[in-house]
Amino acid sequence: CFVEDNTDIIMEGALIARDRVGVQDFVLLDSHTSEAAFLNNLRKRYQENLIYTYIGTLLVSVNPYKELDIYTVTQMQLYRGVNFFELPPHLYAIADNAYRVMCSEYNNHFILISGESGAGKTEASKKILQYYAVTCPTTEQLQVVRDRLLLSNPVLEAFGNAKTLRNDNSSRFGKYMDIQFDFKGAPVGGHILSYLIEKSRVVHQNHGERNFHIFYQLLEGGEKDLLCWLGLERNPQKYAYLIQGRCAKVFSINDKNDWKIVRKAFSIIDFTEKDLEVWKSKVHPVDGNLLLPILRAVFVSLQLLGVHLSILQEALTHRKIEARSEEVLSPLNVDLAFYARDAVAKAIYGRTFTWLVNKINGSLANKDSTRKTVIGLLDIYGFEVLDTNSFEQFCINYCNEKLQQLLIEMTLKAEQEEYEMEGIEWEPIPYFNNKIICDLVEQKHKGIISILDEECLRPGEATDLSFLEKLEEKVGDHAHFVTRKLADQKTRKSIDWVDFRLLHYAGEVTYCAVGECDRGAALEVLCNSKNGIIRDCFLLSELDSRRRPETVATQFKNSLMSLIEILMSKEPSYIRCIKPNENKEPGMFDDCLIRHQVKYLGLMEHLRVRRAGFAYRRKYEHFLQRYKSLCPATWPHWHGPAAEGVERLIKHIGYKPEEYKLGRTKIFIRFPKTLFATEDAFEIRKHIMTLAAIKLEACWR
Ligand code: AD9
Ligand code: MG
Repeated sequence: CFVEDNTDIIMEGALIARDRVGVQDFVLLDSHTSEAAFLNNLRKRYQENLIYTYIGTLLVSVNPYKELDIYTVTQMQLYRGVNFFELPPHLYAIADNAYRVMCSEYNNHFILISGESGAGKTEASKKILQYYAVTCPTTEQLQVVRDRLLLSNPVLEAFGNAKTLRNDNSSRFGKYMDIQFDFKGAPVGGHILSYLIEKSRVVHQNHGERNFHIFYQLLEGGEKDLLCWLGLERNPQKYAYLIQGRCAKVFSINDKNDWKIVRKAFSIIDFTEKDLEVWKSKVHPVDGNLLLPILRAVFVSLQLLGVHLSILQEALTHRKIEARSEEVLSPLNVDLAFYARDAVAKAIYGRTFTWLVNKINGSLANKDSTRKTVIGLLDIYGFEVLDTNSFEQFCINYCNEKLQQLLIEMTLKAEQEEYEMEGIEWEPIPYFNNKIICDLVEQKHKGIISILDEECLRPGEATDLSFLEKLEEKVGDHAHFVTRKLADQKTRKSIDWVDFRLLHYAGEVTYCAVGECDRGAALEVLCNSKNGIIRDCFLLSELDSRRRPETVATQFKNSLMSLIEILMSKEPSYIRCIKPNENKEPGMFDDCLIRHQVKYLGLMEHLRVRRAGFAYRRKYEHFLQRYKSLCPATWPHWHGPAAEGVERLIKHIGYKPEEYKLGRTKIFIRFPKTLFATEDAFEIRKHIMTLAAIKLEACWR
């Protein structure tokens, strides 16, 4: 009697709660899959600090821009070993699910974290790594590996991240990290692949942006002796390369403290003092005007670079021209000399970064040959549209196109395969396949990168303009390449000749096609350096004139192709990060900005695909385990095969034949509302049982 009296109240309570906090899986949205309903749900949850929501097994995350109490060790323990849908959506559920499947099926996984700059990718990847560090079995010996894995982050962030307008800790390189596990599921090693660091930042920063963190950390926190040894002054204002953005000091960043962390990380990651010479080759003192200061800059860093002054001076101020099988030196004008100096700085930074990653890999390597399984974490720079977009943005955005394509292919493919495997019919739904844009960029002979390569093979003849003319000629009529004429009509302004525009899946970007065909002026000098690190980075073999060097674009394309291959061979999990506002402000949900991301991240398409066939699917065992209390025949235990138990259960709760299908290992539920009703019944039943237990206890007392 007591129990029945309360049923209505409990039911109402559950509905009010759902109305307030939204549903934790978009698939369960009552209404049709409209964008408005999607945004509404996301907003409701965000306002309740519920930043994670599922679309089936994909996790959508909205950056809270404030510390939430959901990453504690207690929370980690809570998610450990628990079935995916049993607890509220969380990064830990994704991490744990990949880990458990890896352990039980002994296969490899990756977690792809995507979203635009500032959406929370790097934070997510760090939190997942921490989750594994805390929850996986370990031994004293393995703790060293664990610490190195964790500490590789501050080191790489110091050298590879910078303050940008969009993010105070923006990753300026792409990172794919494999965590290797032994047969017991203990993390035993790791390997990092890095992608195209944004070298131009070393010599130029936009207003409000900084150079890489490490420079400021070193100046602010570096020990006096070290600075003295490096010939550096503590004041960043002394260094032109560090103050172009006019914000050497950033409120949210504690460079001094970060330096200490990096220093400690260096000692644990197993760098030798010799290796630490890397510090020496990085900072170039201020250049005032014209040539003399360049030489001063060169002079100060000369000792560190391990090259002879006169040789470097010549390399930076002259160009070699081949005339009648003779090499003649022709002097550069001041602008070109500056350009050459910057090219050297960029080349040194880019290559020492790769050197650093290799060093870290050496320290993370597991040398025993037993078979290991891996979970790969992919945290790549997000899609980016700046006021001026250079070659680097072109690469970043091309990379995002490739990953979007991978996601489309793998989710649709996985969906189709699952229906096939389970013997269930389904009808594919239409979606935008961005392969057309990837082809435009990467196709052999016809793609933008091939055209760029061809132009780079004509040194002296090719210009930015000739490159653009070639582009017009070969891809001018492509649907995603906007010709200048079209742009003209649209804006009614004449646009710059050195621009071309691509219609990416995530939006339109105009690129500035300047200086893609450089080979670097002082290569020869650096290859002959006495500094071991510089020599490691610039191999003498590069000087062989018979070798046709690959362009940076082709190198990048090839590295992306092999990344995709690596990923395709693994089981995927996806985290889609959303940036809630442009002001880095907590609690602010900018509808327009978020709608755009929901659109281009393909979240609606993903949801439609998820719902087109069957909105929900569960293994018979899991379904039965959760809902068995709803049927007397299965409660408290069902002893037969799980599939039969599920059949009895759904018959009892009244599922209609059109609402579900029974596959080989799973039940497929067509409409979210069916599962929703079951879930509500389950919640009510749980409350009733709790109340009954309380009542019973009170009676006993
Ligand atoms: V970029 O493409 O590298 O420029 P990310 O990596 O997507 O970008 P990041 O993870 O660096 O963004 O997040 C940006 C900032 O948002 C962080 O520095 C935090 O201040 C903030 N953030 C992100 N995720 C969380 C979170 N889960 N909890 C609290 C967060 N703050
Ligand atoms: Mg990042």
